[in-house]
Amino acid sequence: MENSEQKKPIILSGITPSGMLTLGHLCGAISNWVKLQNSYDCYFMIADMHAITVRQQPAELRKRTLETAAIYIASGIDINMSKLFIQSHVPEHAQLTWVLNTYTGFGECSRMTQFKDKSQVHAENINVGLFDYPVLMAADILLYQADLVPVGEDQKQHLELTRNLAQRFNHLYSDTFKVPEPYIAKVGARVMSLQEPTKKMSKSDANQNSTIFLSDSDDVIKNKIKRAVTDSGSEVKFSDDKPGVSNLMELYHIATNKSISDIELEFEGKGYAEFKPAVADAVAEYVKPIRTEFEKLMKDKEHLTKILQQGADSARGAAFKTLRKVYKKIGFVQF
Ligand code: ATP
Ligand code: LTN
Repeated sequence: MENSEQKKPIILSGITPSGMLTLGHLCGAISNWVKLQNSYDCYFMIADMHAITVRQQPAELRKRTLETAAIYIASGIDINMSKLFIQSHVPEHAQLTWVLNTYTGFGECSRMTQFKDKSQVHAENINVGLFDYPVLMAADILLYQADLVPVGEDQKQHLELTRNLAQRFNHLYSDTFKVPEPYIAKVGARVMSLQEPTKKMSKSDANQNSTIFLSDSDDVIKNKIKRAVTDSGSEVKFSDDKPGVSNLMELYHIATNKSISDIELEFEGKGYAEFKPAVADAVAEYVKPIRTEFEKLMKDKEHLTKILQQGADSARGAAFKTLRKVYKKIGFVQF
C-alpha cells in the first residue's frame, strides 16, 4: 500500500487518433510527457471516443489507435511507470460523461470555439457527440483526479469548462473532484507547417509536404525539409518576419539541442543551400530511432494489445473509485 505522503501529483493527457502523429505531436506533447513521467503519476490515453465525433473508417481507426500507442512507447513513454490505455477500454469515461452532461449548460458547449470551427469543417455531420466532445474530455480528466493536464493552447477552453464542472459538482454536493490546472508547454515547442509556416504542423493538413509524420522514412523527411518554404533573403536568422527559416531553425534546435544563437553563428555567411540539408539530416537522425522502434512494435500487434489491456486494467481502479463516489452523491443506488 502506497504511503499517502509519497503520493505524486497526477497527470492525464491524450491525443485523438485521427491521423498518423507528426513531429509536432512529438515535440509539443509526447516529449514533454516523457519528461514528466518521473515526477508525476501519469495517465496517457488514446482518445478513440473523441475520434468518432468525426466520421472514421473503422479499419483505419483501429490501425491509427494502435499506431498512436506504438508512437507513445517508441517516443519514451515507459509502461512500467505510466498508465497507457485506450479510452474506450475504460467504460467509466462514457459513464461519467453521461452524469456530467446533466450538469453542463447547452450554452456552455455552444460557446466552445473548437465546436464552432469543427461544425464548419464537418458541416455535413454536426452530431451531438461533436457538441459533447468537451464534456467527454472533462470526464477523462476528472475520473483520475488529475492535478495537471498537459495540453496545447487550443484545448485551454475545454480545460476551463472541466474546472467549472468540477467546481459546480463539488459545490452542489461536497468535495468530489480535484480541480485540475492546465499545463501549457513553452511556446518554443510549436512546430509549424513546412509549406505555410504561419500555421501549425497538423496531421490533417491536405498538403502532405507540410507535415513530417513520425512514420516517414529518412528520404521522405529529407525531401520535405529541402522543399520547405523559406523567406526572402538568404540569411539564417531567427525573426518574426522570417517564419519559414525560423521554423527550420527551431527544428534544427530540437534535433541537435544547439541553441538558436549558436545556429545563427554556425550558418553565418552561408545561405539556405547549406542550411537546409543540415536541418534535413539532423531531423531524419532525430526521428529514426523512434520510427525504428515504432515499426518493431507494430509488427507484434498481439503484444501491443496486451500492453494496452494491462494499461486499461490499471487505470480502471482509479476511474471506478471516482465514478462510484459520484453515483453515490447524486443518489444512485449502490451496486
Ligand atoms: P487535427 O489536425 O486532427 O485537428 P492536430 O494534428 O492539429 O489535429 P491534435 O491531435 O489536436 O493536433 O493535437 C494534440 C496535441 O498535440 C495538441 O494539443 C498539441 O499539444 C500537440 N500538437 C499537435 N500539433 C502540434 C504542433 N505542430 N506543434 C506543437 N504541438 C502540437
Ligand atoms: N482533445 C484533445 C485530446 C484529449 C485530451 C483529453 C487531452 C482528449 N481527452 C483529456 C487532455 C486531457 C486534443 O488535444 N485534441
